[in-house]
Amino acid sequence: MTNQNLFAALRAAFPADLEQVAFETDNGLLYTWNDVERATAMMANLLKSLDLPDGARIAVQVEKSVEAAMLYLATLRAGYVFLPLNTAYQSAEIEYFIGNAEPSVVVCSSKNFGWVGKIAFKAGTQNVFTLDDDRTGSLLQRASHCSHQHETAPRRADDLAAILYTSGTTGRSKGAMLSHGNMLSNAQVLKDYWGWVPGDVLIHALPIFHVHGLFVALHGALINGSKMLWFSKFDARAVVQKMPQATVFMGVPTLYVRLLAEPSLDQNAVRNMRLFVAGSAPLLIETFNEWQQRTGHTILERYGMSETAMLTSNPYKPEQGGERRGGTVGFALPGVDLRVRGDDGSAMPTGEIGGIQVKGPNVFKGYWRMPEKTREEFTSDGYFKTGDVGKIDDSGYITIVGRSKDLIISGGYNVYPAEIEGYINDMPGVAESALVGVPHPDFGEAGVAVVVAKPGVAPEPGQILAALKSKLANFKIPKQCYVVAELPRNTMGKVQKNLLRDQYKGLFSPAAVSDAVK
Ligand code: MLC
Ligand code: AMP
Repeated sequence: MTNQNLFAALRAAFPADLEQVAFETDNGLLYTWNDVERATAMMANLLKSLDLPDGARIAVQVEKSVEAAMLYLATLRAGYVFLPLNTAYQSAEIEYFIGNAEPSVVVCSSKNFGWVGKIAFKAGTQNVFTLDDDRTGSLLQRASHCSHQHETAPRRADDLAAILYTSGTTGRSKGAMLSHGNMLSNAQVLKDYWGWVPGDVLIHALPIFHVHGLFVALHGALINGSKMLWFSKFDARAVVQKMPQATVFMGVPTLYVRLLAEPSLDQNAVRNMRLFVAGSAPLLIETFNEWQQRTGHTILERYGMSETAMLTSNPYKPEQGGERRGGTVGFALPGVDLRVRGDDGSAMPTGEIGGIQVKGPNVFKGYWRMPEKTREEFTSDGYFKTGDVGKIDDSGYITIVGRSKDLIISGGYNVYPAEIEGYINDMPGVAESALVGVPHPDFGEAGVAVVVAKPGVAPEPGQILAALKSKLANFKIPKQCYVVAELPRNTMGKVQKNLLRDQYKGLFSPAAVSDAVK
């Protein structure tokens, strides 16, 4: 039987001439395909030399670099399980992930070694390495002594390849378990659907600890043997400058908003571009239209999630069923079975709103060590309940109209109100709180905390925010905080977040912001 390790398929797509450039970084470094082949072999050999148990997790919280991408590929290659962690996570967050996943190896930035190492050793991890974005750290030092030849570990399609932490309606984060087969099937479908061709060059400007940057973008380029223009951090002006050398760009809506604010973005800058893909959060129709007017290109919006990788896409070409339609996420991808159901599980007629449920080779294996949660999120006939609410029109276009899960998506990052409210409610002087998402011109949605004080105390909004900053990843910090007398409730006593969202919806509108500056 052929090796179904995802790395084997990606490796098979490398160009015949391994001396071609695979990665060109924003600080001018070039890495050939041969560099990728050898460095991933050396790192895979290092992991193998550690005598790790089968299915060992390799947890990684490092700044974006080509070496960090290679570490991901090396983990696949050696047959272990990759666990990427957002660089913004602080100690309580990291403690939870490491405690829950029990990784055999933890890789962190050298500046964080003190606290991350301590958490890891305390949790029983035996191997802690450092990796920095300037090609230094103990991981590379140790790998440099290893052979640059490695035979890709045999894996079946169903074997675990990565765990991505995500959260649902309530409770702590859950690790979504993705297999080699989940990711390979999705990468192959997208390669065909988006018409990748020889010579395509991808601008990679997303973080590599979530599905969009790590899987959709990286796998997309690798499985086409395509060069990447690699940005360690998104910078609108630098991206526009590089655009004439590229053909494909992928971004969350905030990246498109920031690119549109860049005066040098014009039709000349995009003259060689073939495809602009957006996703991870709703793309405003204004952004879609403005992009079309300014560049002459129509953004292709697609929809996916950590548990499923990509689910739907607008058509790349009209033969796939029509034009790219703003405000929709297009059609279910080939092989993805998508349906809309009512609260009672009944099928919704065309055009009616309901919960989006999916099935397919891309759908994850379940939540790490949470069989109960896994069962709850699947229907009895095997469909995964996405928590997104939408409808399908009579031409098959899918529109997402909201979420049944209490989730704020800010600049493409997920913020779970229950987590933030838990921290606020534990603060002295706080009786209760609610976090709601409101429209934000840059991040799409931003969190606003509404707090009720205990009788006789007056907590300061500034202090509440400062206390949160010391504990949580920066993107989770509410952009505003208000202390109020009470929260609106319905007759059942449930907080009416829709009323709060309505009350604060204009907070970040350009008019409100300019009033505040006056
Ligand atoms: C940064 N900040 C954010 C934020 N990013 N606040 C809310 N939401 C965010 N996303 C904070 C910073 O901490 C800082 O606060 C202030 O905002 C300004 O920071 P900045 O310098 O402007 O931010 P920057 O570093 O440029 O980051 C913005 C960004 C980044 C848009 C480039 O957020 C980003 O890369 N987003 C992409 C996320 C992504 O890849 N999502 C894919 C998920 S996969 P302060 O107070 O410290 O000054 C998925 C599935 C699918 O969803 O379908 O793809
Ligand atoms: P994550 O858990 O980070 O994988 O986020 C997945 C969620 O992002 C989905 O469940 C959707 O709510 C949202 N999402 C992804 N793509 C889109 C899109 N194109 N439009 C609207 N929401 C999206």
